[in-house]
Amino acid sequence: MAIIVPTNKSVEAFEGLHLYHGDISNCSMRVRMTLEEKGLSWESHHLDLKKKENINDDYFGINPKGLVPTLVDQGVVHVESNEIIDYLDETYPEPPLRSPDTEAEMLEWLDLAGSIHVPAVKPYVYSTRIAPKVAKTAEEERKYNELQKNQELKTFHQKHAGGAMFSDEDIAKSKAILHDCFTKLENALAGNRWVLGEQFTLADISWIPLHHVLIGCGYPFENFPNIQRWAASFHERQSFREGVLKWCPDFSKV
Ligand SMILES: N[C@@H](CCC(=O)N[C@@H](CS)C(=O)NCC(=O)O)C(=O)O
Repeated sequence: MAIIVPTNKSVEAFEGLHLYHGDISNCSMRVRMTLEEKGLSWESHHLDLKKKENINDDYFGINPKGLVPTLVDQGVVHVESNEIIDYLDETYPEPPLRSPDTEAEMLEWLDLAGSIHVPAVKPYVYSTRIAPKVAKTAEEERKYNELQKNQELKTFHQKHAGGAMFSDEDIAKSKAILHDCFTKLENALAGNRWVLGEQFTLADISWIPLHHVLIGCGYPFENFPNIQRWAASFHERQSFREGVLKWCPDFSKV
């Protein structure tokens, strides 16, 4: 469980569920979908990543990497989207988004989604679509480098700072990882409605936002027929409409 003791103490007085999130953030989509599946009410603290509303002392005092999402439940701060959705399903078990029979496999899908975020998802999304939309001014750059203590994120953001772009090697690595992962997902979905069979679980929720965002970046999902069938199914879910489409109807228009 990824719990943070915030230096911005204001959140410790919060009652109920509060979510700091971004409309276009795939990690935020996971948490919004889970909250919708559970029918939980939550207070929205929306941060516009394009306006750099995550880069300030107040927010780094809640989430030390300045990332969204952050969930605050009864004043306790939780970070890391895949850990947050696991926490929500454990803490608010109805309706269940896991089964004891497939729990270990489900957690592997969550870990895999988390592990490819910086090496594969972010470079693909930034290089194909959003780097120019989230470009920082010199002052924002200075503030970010002052606040950000995580070297992996600093290095990542330097790669597209000031009009720079990721290397061919970075892009090739990202594409290779995505191809391996979506081939694995395609195989898991063969003969199955959902990733782990007939039950909709956190494994689906963890990967649905990746599909939504990457398709908006032109990722070639036409080569994955089972993933296309799965996408048609999740488009029917209210949690997808409320947790994803309501906030980000079309990532290609971001
Ligand atoms: N491992 C984190 C990653 C969170 C993350 O990278 N969030 C993105 C949006 S999906 C973000 O806040 N980007 C702003 C930035 O990198 O400064 C999680 O799963 O919550």
